[in-house]
Amino acid sequence: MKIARLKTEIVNLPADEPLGDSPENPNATRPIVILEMATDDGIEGIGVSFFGGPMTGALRQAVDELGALTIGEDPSRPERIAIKLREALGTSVLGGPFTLAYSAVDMALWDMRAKALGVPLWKLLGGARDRVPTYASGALMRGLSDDQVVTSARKLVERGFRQMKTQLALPGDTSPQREVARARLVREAVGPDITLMCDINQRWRPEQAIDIGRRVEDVNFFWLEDVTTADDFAGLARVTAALKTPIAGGEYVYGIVPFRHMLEARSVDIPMIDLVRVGGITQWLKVAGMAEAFNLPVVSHLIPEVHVHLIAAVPNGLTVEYMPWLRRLFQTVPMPVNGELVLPTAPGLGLAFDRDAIKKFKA
Ligand code: SMN
Ligand code: MG
Repeated sequence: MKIARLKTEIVNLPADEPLGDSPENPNATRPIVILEMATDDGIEGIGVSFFGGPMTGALRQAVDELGALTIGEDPSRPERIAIKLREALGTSVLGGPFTLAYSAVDMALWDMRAKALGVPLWKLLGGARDRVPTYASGALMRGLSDDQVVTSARKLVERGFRQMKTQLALPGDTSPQREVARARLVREAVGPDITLMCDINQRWRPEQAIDIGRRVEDVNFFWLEDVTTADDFAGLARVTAALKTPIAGGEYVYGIVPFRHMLEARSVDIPMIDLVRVGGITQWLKVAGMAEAFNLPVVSHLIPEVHVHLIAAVPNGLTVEYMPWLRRLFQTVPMPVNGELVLPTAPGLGLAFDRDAIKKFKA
């Protein structure tokens, strides 16, 4: 089994928000690089990457060029291919572009590997559980008005979600009092039994995070996320030590090494792993293992269609972020039912691109 060919495309997916019907920017689109690979014996694998923004063309080129280096290789050997790519790039292995592109390739390798073995990916990787909790994300954003966020929050509860995430660090004229009021408003809208998370997206100073974090303790957030600059490992550790509420973080860092620093410094209680920034499935699993050794759970960031496999595979997977940015790309995806995702039984990732959607949204 050898990799014989690959193809990439860019699709501009609508930035819709189907969970609470509350898009922050209704006319925006999200550029996604999609990758299809195939072996000489006809096994196909798919991968995706994004965060290229205005450099999405360059990201696609990077996926093409890295992908070309895998031609003739055995997709059952993702670590061998990782070494080959790193060696080929030498000192130009820059965190961002290399890692984002490599992740798409690595995803496709695991898809092919699992398909060749005839097993769904989550089973190949350990298969700890066959269903996992999931939380609604992207519907309760800081840019919404108070009325909008309440309406959207109630919809999520009505639609069966048991866990959901909102945001603080409000835009414009805010204050600790305003932040607390918004937090209480969302809690009241969903009721006391919903698991509610809150994302700060690096917008507070450590002191602010400690101050506001203490003021919202009675809102009972399940976690506060990215409370300050993502690579301020010491600042994060101060906040984590000061607050009762668990602190989540990790989506913004590239590769596996920053997680070692975060874990050693006790920067977070809940490492959050982004499949694209960490370097694909091969590297994602290493971070989950490091976290397990530190007695910590892990959570996923975006791409629930792939992350459902990873969170289910490892013993310390806590919950899957359900943010359906990519839903339209695929023919069928695991759908949340009563706050859970059931693992697919088809071999590999269990995903196939929807050719009609790709044609419609192709850049
Ligand atoms: C987030 C970050 C980047 C893109 C989408 C969403 C956010 C999250 O931080 O955690 O969902
Ligand atoms: Mg986040």
